Amino acid sequence: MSFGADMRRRDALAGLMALGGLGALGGCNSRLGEGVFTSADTHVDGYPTVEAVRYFGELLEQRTNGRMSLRIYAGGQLGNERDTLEVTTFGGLDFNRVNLAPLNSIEPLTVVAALPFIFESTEHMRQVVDGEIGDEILASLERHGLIGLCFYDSGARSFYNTRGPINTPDDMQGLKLRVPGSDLYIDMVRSLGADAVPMPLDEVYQSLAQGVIDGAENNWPSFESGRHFEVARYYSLTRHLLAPEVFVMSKESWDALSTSDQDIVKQAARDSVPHMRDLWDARVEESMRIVTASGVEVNEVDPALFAGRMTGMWDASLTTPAQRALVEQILALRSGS
Ligand code: GTR
Repeated sequence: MSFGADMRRRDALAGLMALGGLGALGGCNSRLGEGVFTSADTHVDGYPTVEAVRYFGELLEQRTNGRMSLRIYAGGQLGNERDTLEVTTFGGLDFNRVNLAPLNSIEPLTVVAALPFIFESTEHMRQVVDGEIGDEILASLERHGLIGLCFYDSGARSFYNTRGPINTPDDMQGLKLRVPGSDLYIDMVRSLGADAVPMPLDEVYQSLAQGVIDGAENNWPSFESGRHFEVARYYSLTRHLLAPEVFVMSKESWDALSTSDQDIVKQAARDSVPHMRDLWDARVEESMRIVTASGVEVNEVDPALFAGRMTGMWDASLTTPAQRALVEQILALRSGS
């Protein structure tokens, strides 16, 4: 992000806070209007996460006869995920849709679902997050000032770079690869022999273009939506992460709701998940079409070559018995178990 853009975002966030006063934007105190809630997303309008949250807002509005509605600040207008998440924890924003990565340093249980190669398929990931394990991870956020409402799909993350196809970890030695600001991602990239460069998503395009980094890793829609594919012309399908996204509410805003309104919020979030998955699957197809039509070289890899390097970082990432117990439960849900 350029300095100017950074300043504009800070100004936007400061303006938003000034409107409502810290912790007083949401719910009945909202200066945006009675019952008008706020939500942030790093992605732009039209991206499946943003549209799923918009759908959630529509459900809220319908089910409360307009008493509650949602204003979404998309495209990272209010800053990167780590910053907006912090604001959400003290009630400066009511809702936020983020990746698991910024939650990893806040709550150890979130690390479990962000481990590389832990899910064997999208079906496995959905089964985990839709069940008790998912509920336990969502509930663990409450002690950090956040109410975990639901998980959204995020597809499979793979590596892309400006230099050449990655077939084995040997091809990654010394590459400078952007990762979200999370120790887990840093360890993961290091364990493959590359240099990890933590950086907010909106700095990636420019950094690739300027050669500050050689590559990054993400799913098809983010690779396409951020136009990273215009600069990084090699996409190697390692599919190392199937980590989901999370939709959270500020506990401060949640506590200000009646129990029946809390139920409406919770149910609307849950009801937005199938819609999100439809949007997601369609967007993956569309992004694949756009990227491959542009001539990006896409290659398959043997995932075992990459997974084999990760055992050490799994051990290092799992520091509590509760995390290890969840890992066991997730592995037990694999089809071959
Ligand atoms: C995307 C995800 C974003 C953000 C981004 C990143 O796939 O949807 O929330 O985490 O990755 O790499 O920073």
